[in-house]
Amino acid sequence: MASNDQNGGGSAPKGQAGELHQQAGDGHPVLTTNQGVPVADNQNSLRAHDRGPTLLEDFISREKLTHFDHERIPERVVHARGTGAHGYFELTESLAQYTTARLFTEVGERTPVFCRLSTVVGNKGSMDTPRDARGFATKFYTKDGNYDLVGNNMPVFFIQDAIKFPDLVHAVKPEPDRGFPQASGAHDTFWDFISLMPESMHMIMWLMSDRAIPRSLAMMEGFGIHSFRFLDAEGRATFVKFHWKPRLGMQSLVWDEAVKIAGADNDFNRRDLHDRIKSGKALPTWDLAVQLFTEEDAAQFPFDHLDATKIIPEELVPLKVVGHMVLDRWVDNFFAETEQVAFCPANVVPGIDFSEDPLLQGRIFSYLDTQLIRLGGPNFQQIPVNAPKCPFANHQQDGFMQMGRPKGRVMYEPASLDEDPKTARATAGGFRSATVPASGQRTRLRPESFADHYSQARQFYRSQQPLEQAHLAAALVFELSKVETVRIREAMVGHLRHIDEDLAARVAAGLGLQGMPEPPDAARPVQDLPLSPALSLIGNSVPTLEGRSVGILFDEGSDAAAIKSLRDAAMAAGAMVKLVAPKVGGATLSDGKHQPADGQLAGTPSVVFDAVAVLLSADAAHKLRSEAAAVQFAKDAFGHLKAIAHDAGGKALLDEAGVMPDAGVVMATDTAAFIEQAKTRQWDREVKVRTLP
Ligand code: HDD
Repeated sequence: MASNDQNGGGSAPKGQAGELHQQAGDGHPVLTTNQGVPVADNQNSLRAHDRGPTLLEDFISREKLTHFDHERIPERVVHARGTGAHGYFELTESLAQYTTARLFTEVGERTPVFCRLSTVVGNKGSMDTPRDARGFATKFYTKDGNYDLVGNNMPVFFIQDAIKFPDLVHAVKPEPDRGFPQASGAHDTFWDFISLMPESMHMIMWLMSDRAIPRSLAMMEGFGIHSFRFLDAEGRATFVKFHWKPRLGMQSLVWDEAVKIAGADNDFNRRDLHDRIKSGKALPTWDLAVQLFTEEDAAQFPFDHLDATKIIPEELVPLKVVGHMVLDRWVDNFFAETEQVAFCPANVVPGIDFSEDPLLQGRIFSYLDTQLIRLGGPNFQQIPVNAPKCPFANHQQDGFMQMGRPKGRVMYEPASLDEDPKTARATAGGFRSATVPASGQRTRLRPESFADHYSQARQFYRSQQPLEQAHLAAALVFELSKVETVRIREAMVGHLRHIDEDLAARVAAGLGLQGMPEPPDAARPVQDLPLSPALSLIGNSVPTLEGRSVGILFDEGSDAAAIKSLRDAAMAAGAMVKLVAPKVGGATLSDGKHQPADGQLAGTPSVVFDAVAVLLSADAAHKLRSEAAAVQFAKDAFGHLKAIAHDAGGKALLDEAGVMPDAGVVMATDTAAFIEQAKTRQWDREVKVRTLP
């Protein structure tokens, strides 16, 4: 509700008007216009007579309709769909040796943050689970101003130079002559561009990996991507890369599951984050780690760290955990906060500076520019979610939607007429740029050190576990099968040959290509870099039920004791448990008591859970064997490699669904075994349920 209390517009008027404003009673404030005029009728517009036309004079109706007509602002050109929350960053390890930035030097201090996690390609109303990179943007409201770390859940990017960004985005967005596909790169223009852009191959490996379909926003990594500079008190620079590591461990969806979730729950990731924060259980938490290195270290790397298509393997420069971020407060209003928050990689604070990465350099320009159009003018910093929480003062003035009321006649500096208030002055401790020697000729050439496009792509692919490699190949087959132009499919397989011949062969076979296409010329010989186990997702997942969810399917006559013991055990292991029944009103259990359901079967398929139990009486099982939603519940749980607990009735349904016995299919009485199996996906099962390329 918009009110004086919430928009900071001043206190309620006193006297006669004040009395009028207290009339509604029962704790309800009086409904008013935006001018504060109490409204007597919010159901009927003013008409010439009871069946006559509406009068222009009806300022109440006109104000309401006009405001409604202006409710929409342009959505972000990329990252339109996002989910945001408030929280804090707590420093546990001082970096005072490297930087003067106080958020990284004051151990134990909690810096408030706002974090927005997003998909890249889809519109504001698109689904949460497409194959896509995820944005990972954090605004730290530090004592020295706002610091924005605007990253992704993948540590590299498609292109090396910001000048290519509009081309990349135009290629991946819906094709302009037809308006589809939405929220998807699986179409000709995207792969056409990629096939002509060898520098994107490393990012393509990440994008085709399971990292592009996170199970939860709280279970994905985040990366600042570029190298930045830390500056110490003497102005000495150390390069830094930022990494967010999820405390719940990394976990991804199975592709078929992601596709089905898109229909079952469009808001799957957003709802998940909301429920975590609102319930206070398994609050989204990430450790923040840094990689620190000097100019001299960088000179030894077999790649150029200024190239955003390259990582610095953790094995080469180890991660140093320095603190953690907890998201613990959901927004009060989605539009005011999540929609209006304005991130900008140019928002740095004293002690942190940019590197010369040409992608970062372009970003420093682009974000402010986009906020000016998206939020309607230069005063968007005054929107509460964007405003610094530290004091701020300067002599900028006026502009659309100016909310401030600067006092005095002096809005410039230096000034001698500034008696009250005094002008703001620059300080020696303020932001300073790194002193970096610059020489050479102006040029539009890219450095030779940016020319190796395949070695790290190979390193990524070969560092994956066999199943992950199969998923990656399957993703390429899926995406390229959507490409209608055969020449583009072939060109991509040509690139894959530089990355890994086996990968190329698997994809070629999956596409049914006639013969192997020639690889394009590579500017540099492809290097066999040391494998990096840190790049495997499955290899780094944490077996736990903490923050996961378990769904129990029940119906009339289900065993009350079995439901209770399974639910208690799953909750004790940190899971959220939901009961699912054919009717949301629930059913009467074996003990004669009525049990309401948390979700109705048709609207709560097993894809929304990490593990399931099917606990049914013989009669209910008989009935549900001819209910497609129930059979699919079991079939999908099995196909998506989930642990399944069952009793005798449940077993009848599992048989109908073609569920075969394995370690992950357990009797409900063995709760310990179920909990153990539910901590991870049943990877061994995959080859039995899916043909992998
Ligand atoms: Fe960007 C939004 C991340 C390259 C131009 N970008 C945006 C958001 C994230 C990123 C997370 C959403 C922030 C939010 O939640 O509001 N962008 C990245 C990363 C990049 C990257 C990790 C490469 C390392 N971006 C990039 C380039 C350009 C842009 C090269 C242009 C030169 N990005 C934008 C933008 C957006 C944006 C058009 C759209 C809405 C916004 O900024 O506020 O300015």
